[in-house]
Amino acid sequence: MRWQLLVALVAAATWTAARGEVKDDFRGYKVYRLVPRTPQHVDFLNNLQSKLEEQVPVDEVEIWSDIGQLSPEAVGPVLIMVSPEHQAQMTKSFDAEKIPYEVTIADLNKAILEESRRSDVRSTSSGGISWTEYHDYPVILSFVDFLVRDYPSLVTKTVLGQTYEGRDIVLLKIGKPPADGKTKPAFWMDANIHAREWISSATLTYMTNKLVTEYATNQTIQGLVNQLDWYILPVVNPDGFAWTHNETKNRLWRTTRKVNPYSNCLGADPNRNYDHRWMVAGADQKPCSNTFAGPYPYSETENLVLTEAYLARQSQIKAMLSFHSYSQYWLTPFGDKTFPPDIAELKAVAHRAVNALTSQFGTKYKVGSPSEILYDATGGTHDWAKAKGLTKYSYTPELRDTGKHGFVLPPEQIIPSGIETWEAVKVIADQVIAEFGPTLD
Ligand code: 0X9
Ligand code: ZN
Repeated sequence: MRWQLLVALVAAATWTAARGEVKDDFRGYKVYRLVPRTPQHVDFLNNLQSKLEEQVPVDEVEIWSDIGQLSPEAVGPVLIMVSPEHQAQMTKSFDAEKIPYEVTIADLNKAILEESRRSDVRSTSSGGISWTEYHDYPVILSFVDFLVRDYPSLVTKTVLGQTYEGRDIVLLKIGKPPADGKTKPAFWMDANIHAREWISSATLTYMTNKLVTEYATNQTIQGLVNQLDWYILPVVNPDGFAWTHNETKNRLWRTTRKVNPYSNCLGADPNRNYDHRWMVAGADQKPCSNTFAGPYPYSETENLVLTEAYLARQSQIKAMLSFHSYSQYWLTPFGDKTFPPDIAELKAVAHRAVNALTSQFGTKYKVGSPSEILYDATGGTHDWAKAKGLTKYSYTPELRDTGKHGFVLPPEQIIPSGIETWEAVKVIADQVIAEFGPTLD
């Protein structure tokens, strides 16, 4: 009976909107928050997910995070975005399955409009950017240029290459050369490999601004910049990011924007496109899937230029954070149920980092590998950085929140996210300095 409802749901689905089409508004869309309580609930959601992936475009119904084969307690709440046409059938199938659920976003379009306003919180502004609102890519680029121009002895910029649509992919270096000319350990941070996860680059630019503009006045920061080189790639996927920012495009876009031969669906999931265990788990070969791993590893320029830049600095980089949202997880390697030999050390440092984070505002984070607390997924940045980049402290932080707003986080939360995440970053930076500093030669 229950499965019949599911079949009815997918049978009713139409192929009116392939992934990649303009999605200029989400009027009438709702986001449901489900709390699976039994293994049957988890099975139901997994089945629903595979049916949806096969038959319903992701901009009509999308489970905002994969489910995986975890126990119900470990899965936690699951958000499902549903277009008006599918709501009756979806809620009917939730009821039939007796999964507790609530509407967490009653009007997604309104939430998106709300998100794009400026918050009332006061913030400094730097090079045209502030942390009271989200900014489009050109503003982030002008912020980068401002830092380079106003702090030339501290900041340098490298254009790593151009995206499919011709945008610059930009890497910043923040650091003072040591007096003896030796090589310092380095800390790599990147964000927005997934286009819709705006809080990731907003948090990263907040911390970048702090590192640069407080150097002269803040002793802790002076120590961190003198003893480490910081490599910062604020937006890994600028084409996707730009697509989420333009009013007439799609706020919930995740992937890159490259044309795929023989498909109407654009782009690939760049967090499945690296060549460490490519296509082994939690990845798809269908271009219309939001976890499409690409036709082959490094099919996406964004992945290629990132790894080239990373490998050129490989012996220096001792910590890397690839920021995502949402869930409040501090993910350790790897995404296929395996662990690096030094996992105990990585977890111990991650726990210290999230404890420092929590001490600011009480925001709680879970620590674990994707397979332990999320779902299996291979081909992602932090797995690649650990296995191929040989970076000891390699993590994917999934930033705020835990599912009240999901990807559409109100701008009031940018500064608190920046403040608390910085506390975690400092713990890891101190660890790197204690373990590898002051110089590597
Ligand atoms: O699915 C992902 O790519 C990440 N979650 S998200 O909701 N931001 O899309 C988790 C990636 C896990 N990372 C690795 N296995 N490296
Ligand atoms: Zn992500």
